[in-house]
Amino acid sequence: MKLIFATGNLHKLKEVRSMLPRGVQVIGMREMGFEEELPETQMTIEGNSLQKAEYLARELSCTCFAEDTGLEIESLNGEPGVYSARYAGENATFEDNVNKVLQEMAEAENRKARFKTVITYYSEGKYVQFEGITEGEITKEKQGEEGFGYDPIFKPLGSAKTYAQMALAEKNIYSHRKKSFERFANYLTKSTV
Ligand code: ITT
Repeated sequence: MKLIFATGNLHKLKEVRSMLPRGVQVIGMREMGFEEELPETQMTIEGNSLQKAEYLARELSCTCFAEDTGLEIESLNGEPGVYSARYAGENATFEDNVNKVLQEMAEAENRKARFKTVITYYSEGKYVQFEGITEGEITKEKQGEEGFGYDPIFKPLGSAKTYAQMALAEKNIYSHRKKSFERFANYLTKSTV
């Protein structure tokens, strides 16, 4: 089975390829020759996830899936949330965003945060969504070089390490993305038997 992934983020593609069950092949939209940025103008993670999947499905007349992920920090009233990719501005790098979080939280005692991923599988005008959440905390400093995005400052509950101090297989033990993909994979398995 071949699935098209509506994402321009190559880190996500790599992670997802390490998760899906045997027999499922994932093709990134860039490999399909789709070079545009996907629209993400909704106010929620669910809304953006659907918007991206629906947009690509219509543009390429295909079945595909997308995911939207946000880091929700309790003491910042759920920010950066749906704005995670552009927290420090429209063209912000991962490092800019991480620095902004550390700065905003310089005095914060409450460091509780969670990652939330919502996958949307869009096929023939219908869609279904799968959520994955991982609770954790924001560290005081960056730690580790692996992964991407906010990985150097997010320590999942039950771990002494940040995501960025983990190899991919270890991140997958805790990962918000992995949890949502397990649900998605389960659905695919059931709907193809
Ligand atoms: P696509 O929309 O093309 O998939 P994107 O990078 O814009 O790629 P999102 O809109 O979902 O993706 O933005 C989420 C941002 O949150 C992302 O740019 C990272 O900064 C961060 N992020 C997402 N997943 C993460 C993870 O597993 N670890 C750390 N940071 C993550």
